[in-house]
Amino acid sequence: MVEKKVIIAPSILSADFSRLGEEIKAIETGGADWVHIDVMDGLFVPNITIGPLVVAAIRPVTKLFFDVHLMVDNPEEYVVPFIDAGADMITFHMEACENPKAIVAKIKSHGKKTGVSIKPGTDVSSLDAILGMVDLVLVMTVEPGFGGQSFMADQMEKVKEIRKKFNGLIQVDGGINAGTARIAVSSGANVLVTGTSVFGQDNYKKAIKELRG
Ligand code: S6P
Ligand code: MG
Repeated sequence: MVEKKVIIAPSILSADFSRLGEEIKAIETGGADWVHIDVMDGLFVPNITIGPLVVAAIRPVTKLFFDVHLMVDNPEEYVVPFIDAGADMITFHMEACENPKAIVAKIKSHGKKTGVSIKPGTDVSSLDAILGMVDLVLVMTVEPGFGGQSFMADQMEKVKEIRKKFNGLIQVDGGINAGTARIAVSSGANVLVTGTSVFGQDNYKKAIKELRG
């Protein structure tokens, strides 16, 4: 059965990094369900962000679920460092690996949740062999690399197609606000990642409530 509750996962990419611990506590108080952590290596995407040391530093700050989105080449090499740092789920990109089943097996062997992601140009059929093995599918609604981009509504066809054959969590990431959240949820998504629409607001609690509709 498809999980009805919509999970709100603010992306700390848009947080004030000079006060990262406080920012995470503030989204927890504000009602966030997960912390979305964007990991970029400057290779898979043209930006560099957060490594395992930062994840380990923020782990004691909150009990919230750590949703680690790996936008890196060779994701298999980074599974264990991020799990050791405190990740509860690792999501990797289909475009970044040759043997996704091996990565899923590695994540599962550590007792963690598994997610797999596709970029806007990647077809849903690329997920066929792996859909039965994962907890979450992340459909990117922007080209990965930077926060603050506009939602790509055409990606909703992919969300609908995946929902027809997958009962697990479907996450959308990029350009999610109160309006696009409604479009994504009505298409079948049940995990909403949002950076700007939470951390760009003054009142995180109000922003999170608005995302829930
Ligand atoms: C997109 C980025 C995403 C992030 C992003 C969402 O390039 O890589 O994975 O989660 O921070 O931010 P926003 O501002 O679109 O909600
Ligand atoms: Mg992300």
